[in-house]
Amino acid sequence: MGTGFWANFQIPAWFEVGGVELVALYNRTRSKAEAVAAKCVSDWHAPNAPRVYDDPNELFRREQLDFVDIITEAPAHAPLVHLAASHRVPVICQKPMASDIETACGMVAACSQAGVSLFVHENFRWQTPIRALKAVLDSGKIGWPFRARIQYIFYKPLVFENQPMLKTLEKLALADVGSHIFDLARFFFGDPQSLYCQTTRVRPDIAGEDVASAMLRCSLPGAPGGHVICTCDMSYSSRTEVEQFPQTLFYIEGSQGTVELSPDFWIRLTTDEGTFARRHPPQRFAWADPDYAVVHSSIVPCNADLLAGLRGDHPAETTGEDNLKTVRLVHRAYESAAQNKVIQLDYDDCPAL
Ligand code: 89Y
Repeated sequence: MGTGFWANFQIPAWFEVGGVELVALYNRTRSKAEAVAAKCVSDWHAPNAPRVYDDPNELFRREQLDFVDIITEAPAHAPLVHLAASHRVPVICQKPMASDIETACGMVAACSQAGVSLFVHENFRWQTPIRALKAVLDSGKIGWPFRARIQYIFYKPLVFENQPMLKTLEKLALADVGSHIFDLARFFFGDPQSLYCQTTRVRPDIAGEDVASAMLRCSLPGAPGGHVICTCDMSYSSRTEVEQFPQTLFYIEGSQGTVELSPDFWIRLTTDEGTFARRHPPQRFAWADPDYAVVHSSIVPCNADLLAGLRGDHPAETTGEDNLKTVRLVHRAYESAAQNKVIQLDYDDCPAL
């Protein structure tokens, strides 16, 4: 559901995973859905073109669905998730789930009450270099982490050409990219207990903030003091010597060493034994846009994990319920920046659950 920029990668990634049949596409502008339906056969070698709808109610009435994958702009997520739940169809929803916690809680509650699963398509944690970095952390080679810096900074006008809607969002850096970066912070270092955030707008031609920095105190039993100090820096307006888009960079300091994910997918591990470096480039796919290679290729393992969750083979990592914690972080970060204060995070603000 939704045939904009990201559908052009999400769909071929499904064909790459295999075991799925794309029966229908919805888009509010029908011609856009028709163009993507034609590409399914011509470019991505699907045996049949999916049927096309510009009315989601009609799609749910006519089609027999095992699940829907919602890839629309964020404001359409909640109504479509509620519609799917009312038809008892399991859902995958693109990030950010919703623009406020109450709406996201309502989406999770509706699916849970309908007895269907809700997953969030959170692909950054599935990137090849990020999985490799997590494996180094989990190996214990740097001991317990005590501090980390996660950076997603770039200057790439093409991003706004591909996703013009980003220019209009009143909440940009934290909602669009912060959703990914906070998910990574949680994936690596555990759920934060408190956060402090600052934002600013550098580009004059956009509605929201294009720069944000947040410091999280992540709970990690075993870590010195039981927590990791994690700083997340995000920017759409930082010119760097080496173009970094769309790489996420890490610098993790631990009790026995340091591990870093640096540009061009290099992981450097430094311990008392010296520094060991290895490159972890993403797999290449013909359908991926080379400008987004590391992100687009991560859609394949992300979809595979969600499909396994839908089939009940094993629990998927990024459930709606889990992602609520990320939505909460994004929105508490806005609160922190607006009030210039440290926010203590509580996790019981979803009464419907
Ligand atoms: O929208 C963003 C996302 O989810 O991944 C990269 C992006 O396209 C721009 O930062």
